[in-house]
Amino acid sequence: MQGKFITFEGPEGGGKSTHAKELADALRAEGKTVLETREPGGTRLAELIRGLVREEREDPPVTRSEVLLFLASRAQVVANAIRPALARGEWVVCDRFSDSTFAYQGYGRGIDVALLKDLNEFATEGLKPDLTILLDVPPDVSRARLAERQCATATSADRIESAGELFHRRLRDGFLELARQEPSRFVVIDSSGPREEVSRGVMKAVDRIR
Ligand code: T5A
Repeated sequence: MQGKFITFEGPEGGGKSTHAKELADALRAEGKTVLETREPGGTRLAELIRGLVREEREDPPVTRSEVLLFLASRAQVVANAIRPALARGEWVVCDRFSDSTFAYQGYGRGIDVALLKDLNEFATEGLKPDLTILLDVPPDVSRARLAERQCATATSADRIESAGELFHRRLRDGFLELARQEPSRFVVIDSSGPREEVSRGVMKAVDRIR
């Protein structure tokens, strides 16, 4: 039996990593085998690409390279980790996937979303999540959470996090537009509320695909 594929999406600081981990743990507690992965990343080569796209550098990737690097990372994790796990009947929980490319490089950076969808189809060989949980937060909440974390961990914003206010507004609106276009795949959860409430929303969303 084919496994189930769940992705978490949304702006930075929405709680994707927190809630993806919590969901994976809850599914394991039910006795399911779960692959917990992330994008960019999830295999050794894809993790190297993650470093390339996120770090501040003298020669940052131009937007077209950025797209191709994210897609190269995705092709690796799909072929070498996600598809094999699904074929074994496992559950896969992925922190970001294709919708991040449509939102960040499409709505955010202005690349044609239809073109990105075609390129993404090539990279993933048409793999789509069974469920996408969009953790929606307004830019001010996102900024406050990231600032708190940077303060607590003595780190600074990465190359993409430091993009301007307008970029972050466009990408949030982009995510919401993607959700409107595919209501049967997306569940949108307001992630600015208490963590327990968001967790309950996530478990309820997962019930849709059991
Ligand atoms: N990218 C990625 C693209 O541009 N195109 C692509 O195709 C892809 C795949 C990835 C970067 O790459 C870009 C997007 C990103 O800029 P990343 O580190 O994976 O980099 O960035 P994020 O996915 O945004 O990770 P973050 O860690 O910044 O955000 P999360 O995972 O949404 O948030 P999380 O869980 O780490 O939580 C942030 C803080 O908020 C608290 C947590 O404790 C933590 O301190 N928190 C809550 N606080 C209150 N209430 C809640 N409900 C909370 N949930 C979490």
